[in-house]
Amino acid sequence: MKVVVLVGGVGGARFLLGVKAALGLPAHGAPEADSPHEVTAVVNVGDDVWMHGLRVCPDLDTCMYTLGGGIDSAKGWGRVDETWSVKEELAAYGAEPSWFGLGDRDIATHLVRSRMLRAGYSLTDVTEALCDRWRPGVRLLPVTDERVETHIAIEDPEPRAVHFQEWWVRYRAEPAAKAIAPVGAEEAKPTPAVLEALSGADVVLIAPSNPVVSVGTLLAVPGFRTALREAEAPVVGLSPIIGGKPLRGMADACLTAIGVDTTAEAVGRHYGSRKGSDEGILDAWLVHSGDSAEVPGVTVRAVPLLMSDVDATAAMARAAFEIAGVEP
Ligand code: GDP
Ligand code: FO1
Ligand code: CA
Repeated sequence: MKVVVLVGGVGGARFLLGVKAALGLPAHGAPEADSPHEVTAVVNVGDDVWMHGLRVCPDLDTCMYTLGGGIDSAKGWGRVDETWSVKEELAAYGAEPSWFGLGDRDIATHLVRSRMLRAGYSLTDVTEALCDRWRPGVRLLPVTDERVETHIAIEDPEPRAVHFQEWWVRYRAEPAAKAIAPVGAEEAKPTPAVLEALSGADVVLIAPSNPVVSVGTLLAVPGFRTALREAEAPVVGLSPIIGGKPLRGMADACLTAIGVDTTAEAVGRHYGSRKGSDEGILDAWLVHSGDSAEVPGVTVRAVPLLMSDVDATAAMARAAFEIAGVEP
């Protein structure tokens, strides 16, 4: 079965571990050559940023490290067993920004990526090369090879735009976001590999990722929403909001910025019905047991949605397959 999953970083990567488990694929490493299952993740690039001359791709790296067994699972980003000598040396030089933590092991990833990008390789090719080492067992595809960066318009102390990473990491999303802009999206387009994955999928899952800066940025790439709406496969989303709150991070701050309530129902309506509207992307929507949601034109089901461990997450993936009417 060909499964395509739309993801951001931490939430998406954790969900991918459960999708692999639900398909009987090994946690780490690539499936056997004759495996009947293929998982492709379409990954957000809006968090990507140039830091100290290196291209950092947080969501791609979180997926690659999580599925490859190298993630610092407490933080959800960066490498386990990390050291910070380079970061300390940069601080000693007063080299800003000092608020973004680049670990020594992580820097090797950014050095290889930056060198390949400068040599003219696409981000898709770079990601494939890095995954030769990490073997995530899921094809990780950046949604586009063009540069799309999420910038946030804030007002305090004066109106200005900051890169998503500065808002999220330096300011912990405290300054109210007046606007969230995927800069460069207009000039971008989905990669051929992404379009092919969507048209060939048996089922498309929208991970319980940040609906605005992760899933929203995928949808901001011209042509992506249309390709998703036109896919043969059923599209099933899983709510990242449980009991009116995001499980981690500041998705509520992002939802408020676009005028969407922080509820499973509001996010489901924000994504909309694929058949019942001309912009919607959902056929079905899974909300956490105990939550309820009325989404016109979308089949809604309440199931446990806490990714407390791989088995719980695998059960979520199975529930998504079931409501999609597909059998792994
Ligand atoms: P990021 O790019 O690192 O922020 O990661 P994602 O965008 O992929 O996912 C972040 C989202 O994951 C947050 O909005 C959380 O609400 C959601 N999340 C984290 N843990 C869980 C969980 O156990 N269950 C559900 N349903 N959502 C979760
Ligand atoms: N998140 C932080 O909260 N603090 C950091 O210092 C930090 C450094 C960092 C370095 C590389 C990387 O790939 C991710 C990093 N993140 C850090 C996470 C990053 O901000 C993610 O984009 C967000 O967590 C949302 O996806
Ligand atoms: Ca992210």
